Amino acid sequence: METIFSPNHRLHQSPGELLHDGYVPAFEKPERAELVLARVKETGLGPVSPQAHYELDSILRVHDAGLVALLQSAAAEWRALNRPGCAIPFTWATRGMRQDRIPTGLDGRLSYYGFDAGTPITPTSWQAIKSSVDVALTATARITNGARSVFGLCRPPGHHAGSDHYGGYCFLNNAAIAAQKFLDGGASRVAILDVDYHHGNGTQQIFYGRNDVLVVNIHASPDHEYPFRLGWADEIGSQAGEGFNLNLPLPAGTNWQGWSQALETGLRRIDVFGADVLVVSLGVDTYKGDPISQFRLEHDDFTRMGARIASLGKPTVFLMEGGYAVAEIGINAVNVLTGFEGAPRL
Ligand code: OKP
Ligand code: ZN
Repeated sequence: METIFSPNHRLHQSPGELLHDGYVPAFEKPERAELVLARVKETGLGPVSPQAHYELDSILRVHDAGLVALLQSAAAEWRALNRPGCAIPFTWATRGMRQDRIPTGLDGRLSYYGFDAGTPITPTSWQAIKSSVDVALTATARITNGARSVFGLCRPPGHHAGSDHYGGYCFLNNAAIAAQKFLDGGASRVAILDVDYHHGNGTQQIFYGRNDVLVVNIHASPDHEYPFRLGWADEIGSQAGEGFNLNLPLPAGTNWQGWSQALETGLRRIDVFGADVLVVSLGVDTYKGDPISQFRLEHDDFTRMGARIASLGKPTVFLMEGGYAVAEIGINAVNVLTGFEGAPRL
């Protein structure tokens, strides 16, 4: 399996200390992608290729222009206000506050488009964000050109980013942009399978009213886990999209026995849907040793996961999302890919 990688991911690095009165450790760090790349090379998974450059129009098929503009300019605007550190929002809208009006100033726009305090925009973040999308689009093109599978080693991740909001270490939704690219290239139906520990709220929101993209999420229940505000089982899609969003929330402590049952449910739904192509949001923070997560998957379970995904027999793009047990992130991510490759072809 070919891997698409960009060294530009290093240009996005959370400083670690984001709040004046609190401390947010930087779990989402450059080392993650470097160690996955090292494991790809160590296992001889396949060639590693650079990303191609794409225009912004593929991004704007999924995201509002105002969000994209903010991601490009926020750090410079922040510095122009003589502020140290990175651009982050300080306030968020709750019920009863206006959702329809975009404030003109920087703090207002950060409030409008951002939804958490853990996703800092540094002066060089935009180059990493754009390159991560380019990695996903390059991977997408490989499938369009006939590859059975490809690994887009995206960083920063994307599944928490919605059409007009960013957060959860995510700025632009790599998987959603890839899925839309497939549709624009002639595919009729695309399935997105999100196996990250956290609910992919952004991916869900982007396709919630549509029946050309099936979104299946297996994740920790939002009752107790980030992103807390989306990801319950009764979110099934709206209007034309009703029945085309499947959430499979699971309790803390879930191991392979429970997790794999949800996977089988998700795979059956994808099979019935009849997707032309599958996009996997590949987070490996379901690992038992993950520092911010509460599931219990082991190294070999990731191999099993890849083999079960392969049983669908679909052209498949894997795009990197989360995973914070840095010493083991390479083993877990690449195990999914080798498990996929080792499964019998249909
Ligand atoms: C991104 B992805 C840790 C707080 C973590 C953000 C989690 C984002 C997860 N004290 N909050 O889905 O892996
Ligand atoms: Zn996650």
